Amino acid sequence: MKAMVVRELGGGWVEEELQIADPIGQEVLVELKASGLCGSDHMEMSNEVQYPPPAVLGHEIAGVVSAVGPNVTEFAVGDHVAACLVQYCGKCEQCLDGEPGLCRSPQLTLRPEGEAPRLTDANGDAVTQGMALGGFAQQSLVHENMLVKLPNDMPFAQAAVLGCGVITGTGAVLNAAKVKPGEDVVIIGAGGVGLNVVSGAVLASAGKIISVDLNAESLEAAKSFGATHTVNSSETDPVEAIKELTGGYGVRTVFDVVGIGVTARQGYDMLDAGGTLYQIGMGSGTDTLDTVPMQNAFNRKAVQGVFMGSGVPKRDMAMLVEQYQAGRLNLDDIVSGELKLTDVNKGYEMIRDPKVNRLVITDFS
Ligand code: CXF
Ligand code: ZN
Repeated sequence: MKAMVVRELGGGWVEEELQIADPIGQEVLVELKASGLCGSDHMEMSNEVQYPPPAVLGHEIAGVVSAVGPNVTEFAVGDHVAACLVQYCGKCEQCLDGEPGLCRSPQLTLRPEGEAPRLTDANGDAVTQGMALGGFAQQSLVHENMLVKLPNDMPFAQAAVLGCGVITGTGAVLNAAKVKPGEDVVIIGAGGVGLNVVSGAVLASAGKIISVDLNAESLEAAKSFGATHTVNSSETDPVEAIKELTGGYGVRTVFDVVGIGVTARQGYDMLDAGGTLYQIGMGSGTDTLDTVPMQNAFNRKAVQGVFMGSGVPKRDMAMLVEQYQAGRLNLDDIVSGELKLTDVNKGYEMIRDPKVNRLVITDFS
């Protein structure tokens, strides 16, 4: 099959012919129809975090099942499916407690040691499958735990983006914060994930949905997704602005989708008593937030991390498909454009423009 392979860090994606193995165990072979370009894969290509080259990256996928392993129970050939990168066993105490994102044995979604690799190159050498998905290719071999069945009339591009930014943003609101109707929320950051937090707040019937960003165009996008108020933090102190919008109190729920020291501080300082700052953004990876335990105790303030929407991907993605099909979830404006598989490098240039949300490969020829 044709795949776009990272051969060396920083070297971009190169077209190659690879072999993909036949499914064993609970593996499902998916003929890809859509594969989204996410910033995490660009980071991985530039500066490997987890998946050493040679690697097939790409983790926002949807397609049609073309073969199943002997132990697959949920899927059959011809099923339309989408994937989520959360790897979970379904059996450990975290999974059984409804926290697959905290699974103790995520490696059970991979091939056991001693088995042939899922992907090999023309020399027969193993090729890494990024995020256990390897979506920049014509096919993907995936553990069934990572797949969800789609209705046949769900468009593949919109389905592909569900399993990363959409589930992360909407899940923060619905699973982590459990926002109630009428509750005011602040979302710091109106990029790809931030817009999906806005969508989650709309689904939850939040009260004021206040989007904060430095970029006026991003704030316009947030409005089009359902933000009721916007604050441009390049023009005004966002903490003051939030207090003004909320009778001087601040809000009980703030989502920081940026995750640098400055936004964490702002988010915490926007909290009303009893409020929680939900940390979603990965930021610099090294910034910190100081809080005073006694003040947290007196004012009952909390800081909570959220990862991949902190939910149950199969359940959440099925719910999001229903919301999309009922016209209540905006996925059409998340998909900014469609690409050919061989245009991955060009696509990553294009998504530097903040007006572009997700680009999705839909032509695998
Ligand atoms: C990522 C976030 C960083 C760790 C790997 C998964 N999520 C989506 O791209
Ligand atoms: Zn992603």
